[in-house]
Amino acid sequence: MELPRRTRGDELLKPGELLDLRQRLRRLAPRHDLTTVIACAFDHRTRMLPFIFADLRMVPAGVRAIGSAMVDSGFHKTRIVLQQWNKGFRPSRMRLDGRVPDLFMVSSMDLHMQRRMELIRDACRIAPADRPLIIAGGPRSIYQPWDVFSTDPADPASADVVVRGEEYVLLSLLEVVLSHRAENEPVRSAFLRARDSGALEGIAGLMYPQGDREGLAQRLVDTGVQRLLGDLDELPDPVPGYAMVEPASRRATLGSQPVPAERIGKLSPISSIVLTLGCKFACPYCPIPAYNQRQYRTKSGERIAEEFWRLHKAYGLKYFFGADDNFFNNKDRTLGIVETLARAQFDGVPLRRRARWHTEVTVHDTLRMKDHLRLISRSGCRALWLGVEDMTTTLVKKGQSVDKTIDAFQRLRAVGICPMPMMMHSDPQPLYTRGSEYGLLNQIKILRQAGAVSLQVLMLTPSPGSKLHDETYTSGQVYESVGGRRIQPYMVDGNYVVASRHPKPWRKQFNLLAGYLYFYNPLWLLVALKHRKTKVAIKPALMQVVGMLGLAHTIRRTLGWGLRLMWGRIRRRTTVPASPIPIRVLDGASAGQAPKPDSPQPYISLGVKVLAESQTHRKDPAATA
Ligand code: B12
Ligand code: SF4
Repeated sequence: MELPRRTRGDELLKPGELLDLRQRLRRLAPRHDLTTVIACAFDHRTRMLPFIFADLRMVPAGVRAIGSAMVDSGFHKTRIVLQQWNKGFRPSRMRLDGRVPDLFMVSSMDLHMQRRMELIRDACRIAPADRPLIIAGGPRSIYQPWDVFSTDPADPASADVVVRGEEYVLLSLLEVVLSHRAENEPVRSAFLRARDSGALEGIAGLMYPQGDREGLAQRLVDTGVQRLLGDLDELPDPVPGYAMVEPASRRATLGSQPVPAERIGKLSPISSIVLTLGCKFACPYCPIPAYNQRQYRTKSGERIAEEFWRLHKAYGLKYFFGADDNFFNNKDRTLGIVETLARAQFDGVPLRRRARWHTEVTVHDTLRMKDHLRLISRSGCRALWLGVEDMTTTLVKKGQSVDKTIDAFQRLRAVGICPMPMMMHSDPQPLYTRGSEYGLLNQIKILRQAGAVSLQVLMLTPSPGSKLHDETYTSGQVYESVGGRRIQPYMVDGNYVVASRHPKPWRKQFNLLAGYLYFYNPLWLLVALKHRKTKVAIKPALMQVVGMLGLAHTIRRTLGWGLRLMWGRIRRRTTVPASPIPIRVLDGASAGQAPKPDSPQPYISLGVKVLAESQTHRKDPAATA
């Protein structure tokens, strides 16, 4: 199931609302000497293609955005800890400014949720009188917020509250809690009083427990879907977000200082950055349109140019990755941004000499921009990830076709932009077809000939928050376990076959490896080296090296699963994941489709459906846009 839609016209915050909140907090902050630790959960078992190496070399934008919002609001004693770099970190041992922090926040994607729970469990070891207020947030919390609340009396560790939204929701929560806080009162105790007085009910985008018994929630309160920030120029400056990152270490404790500014560019050379959010397509297997309430939100070109420059000046960052769902979504807005970037100059230096950027788009919109690709290249764009999925549109239709894809790829290469296809493999697609373009290898061959520089092939895999989810479960496609091994959250990333109707699912697993092997191999490295004098220069050869190393990891991690699929007994799920704790949805907070109050809620939505049964268009939600 998708996130419910707010009442039309009430999807967005009013212009200036976030700015006002930031100012109010700055006035409140001096009375509260808060210390905050924001952890980014990361499960190292997820390290493989297509994003291996990028995953550790990119401080995620989510935790940086939350850190920046804290500093901007006047709470400077904030530290960001990445499990990517600090596997041994133990919240129970953390001290900041010589004391247990007032706030402990955890951000997580779905696939890292086991690590998130370990962090929360460890934070709950802190004596109740000292325990920080524990706040969960990030992509996992948006669709399945209930799973940080324990139902096990033997293991009652839980977060205190889930923020199911962006900066505005967190800052609103802080404002209310701090307004209830007496002098020197622990923040968690102020939170509990504010919560019990009903003061949090007006903040859309929260979930918190009510009626504890033996430390377990008897009921959860859902305050409804957040209102989104429409004008992204109102967001806090992203520069402080890097200045509070904990250095990489094996220690359980925090270091005395964050990473020095001059080391950031080396440790995290790629900077993910919010440029636009939202997508006009409505692929039923994708959570993004509903998350964005069908809105398209952007920063101005001026603001983006300034952020690139300031991040470059502060940390030496040169490579930026847009957190876009579909950067070319709106032609006029795209042109506004790229024209500004192409002509921007700072200190007499053209910005494009200092900033190279990359992002995600669709084939359809790339062709709509075809007369402007030279300008886009001049603005500093060097690679675009395109959701190709299946070029024959047998699986997914979103304006692509073999000819259009080839056309788009060749045009991008001609202006020096690397086309990076994202493909999706599904049950009906064979590895190879004779006399048609449908087979996986047939398509990879076409893409390579058209100039693809890298490759992503993922298996069509369930994703929370998409329209098609429920029947994916109820129709029994999702595996519970294979050969006695349960499906773990870290495996639901498109690299493992975990939902399929294929009689021989191991073939699907090995097809993924065959696709990568066909694309990344020494032969194509030699070919790429031979053709290094094209507009994209040495990049295809470098990607071959990265791809081959990544493939070694992917084989190591998924080969055993392929064998298990071959020999093991497959048990399937037929029920939709739901909260075991009843949820009270506050009246008026969610739009019409909100689930009924006080009943277990099947929020999660996984968009997988076998094509043989339905020709609905879909795409791997892992490969957005
Ligand atoms: C850039 C990106 C990547 C990059 C970079 C990741 C990184 N290290 O930064 C790369 C390419 C590596 C990547 C990889 C993957 N990605 Co990705 N990626 C994105 C993308 C496009 C942008 C993320 C981003 O920077 N957003 C901008 C920040 C500011 O937004 P945010 O993280 O959501 O944070 C905001 C809120 O969530 C909230 N928040 C976040 N954390 C916290 C914490 C607290 C305490 C609070 C209060 C609030 C809060 O506030 C933030 C500010 O508004 C998103 C889609 C999107 N548009 O967001 C997908 C997305 C995050 N990716 C997704 C997926 C599935 C994947 C992969 C599994 C794909 C794959 N099969 O390989 C891998 C996972 C790799 C791994 N091992 O972790 C999914 C996650 C779905 C989910 N529910 O968990 C997303 C949401 C796309 C989707 N389908 O909707 N990805
Ligand atoms: S899959 Fe891509 S194109 Fe389709 S709705 Fe999601 S972001 Fe848009």
